[in-house]
Parts: sequence; C-alpha cells; structure tokens
Amino acid sequence: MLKGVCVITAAGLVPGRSHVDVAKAAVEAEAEMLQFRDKESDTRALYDTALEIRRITRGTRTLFIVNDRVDIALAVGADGVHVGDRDLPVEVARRLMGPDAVIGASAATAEEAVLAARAGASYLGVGPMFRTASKADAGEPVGPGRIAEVKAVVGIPVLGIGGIDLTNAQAVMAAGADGVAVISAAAGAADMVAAVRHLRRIASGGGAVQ
Ligand code: TZP
Ligand code: MG
Repeated sequence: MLKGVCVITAAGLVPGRSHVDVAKAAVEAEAEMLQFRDKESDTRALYDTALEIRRITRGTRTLFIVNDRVDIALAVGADGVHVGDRDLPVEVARRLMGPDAVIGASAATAEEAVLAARAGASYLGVGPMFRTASKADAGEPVGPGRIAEVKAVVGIPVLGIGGIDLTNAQAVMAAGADGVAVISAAAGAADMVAAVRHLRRIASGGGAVQ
C-alpha cells in the first residue's frame, strides 16, 4: 500500500538547487516516493536527469516516479509514472508500463477519482488542497474535505497535493489521506532532509511538531 510522503522535484526554489539535489535529499530522508517533475527541459535532458535519479533511488526505499512522461519512465526503468488529464490516459500508461508499475493519476473530484481507479491507477493525487504557487493552472483549492469524499468511493491510496506544508499536513491526514505530495515544502525548504522527515512523521500519524 502506497502511503507517506511524495517529494516532487523542482529546480531553483533555492538558488543553485537542482532536481538531483532534491532527489538526494528525499532518499536521505527516506521519503516513500520521489516524483521527478520538470516542465522545462527537452527530452534528452529529461532522460539524462531521470537516469541519474534512477541511479540515486535504486536499492533505496524511495519509489521513483516520473511526471507526465511514460517514455522517460520506461527508458530509465522508473518504478512508475504520474499522469494528469493532459497526459496519456491512465489505461494507456498502465498498458505500456505493465501490471507491476506504479501509475499515479491526478483527480480533483470523486467522479474523476472513480474513473482513474477503474482505469488502473495505483494511487491518486487529489487537490489542490490549498492555494499553491507551484502550479499556475491548479485551479481553486478543494480543501481536505475532498479527501474524505474520494476515500469514500475508491479503494486505492489517496495523496493530498497542493499548498501542503508542515502547518497543514495534519489536516490532510486527518481527512483520511494516505499521504501528502509536496513541491515547495520540500524543494524550497532550507533543510530539505529535516523538512521531509518532519512531514513523514506527520504523515505516519506522529502529529505536527511546532
Ligand atoms: N498538482 C496539483 S497542485 C501542484 C501540483 C503539481 C503543486 C504542488 O506544489 P506545492 O508547492 O506543494 O503547493
Ligand atoms: Mg501531467
């Protein structure tokens, strides 16, 4: 069962910090999942970085997921891919990547969640929970209440995403989430390893430490 913290990479949230730097910190903090998300780079650069992240994550307890790109995930032997409604359909990602791959899907509503689960998703990212500066087209926040609505209709793990940090992750977990997915709360933290460890404590029921 997938649960815990998914660290999503971003470059430059702290000057000089790369996708690989974020991946290394996620592994050191034993994040349950690391998603490589790069909307800027060309295919060759994506491949090169994904290959390095595969090397960093291999043999660790951190699952390696590639955002958007089934081809890159397959090319480097990632554990899975995360797709949204502008990417390949969940059933196609599942067919291409096989029965053992981790296929994540984005869902904003209970209806979308049911469709993604039926199509073969392994887990769902539901959000945005709160206002986020990390995704321009994320839409209006749906709030932690949406987690409970989704959990009522699907049997696969549900991660809250969007604007989640150390101050509000507990509210997402309390609504029934199996975990949280974060960009800025990890990739933008002064001490990434400490931030991810703290989020992991919250996500595993340890509660917020203020
Ligand atoms: N999908 C929905 S909200 C979001 C994504 C990728 C951005 C999450 O970033 P942050 O910084 O954790 O709000
Ligand atoms: Mg996408």
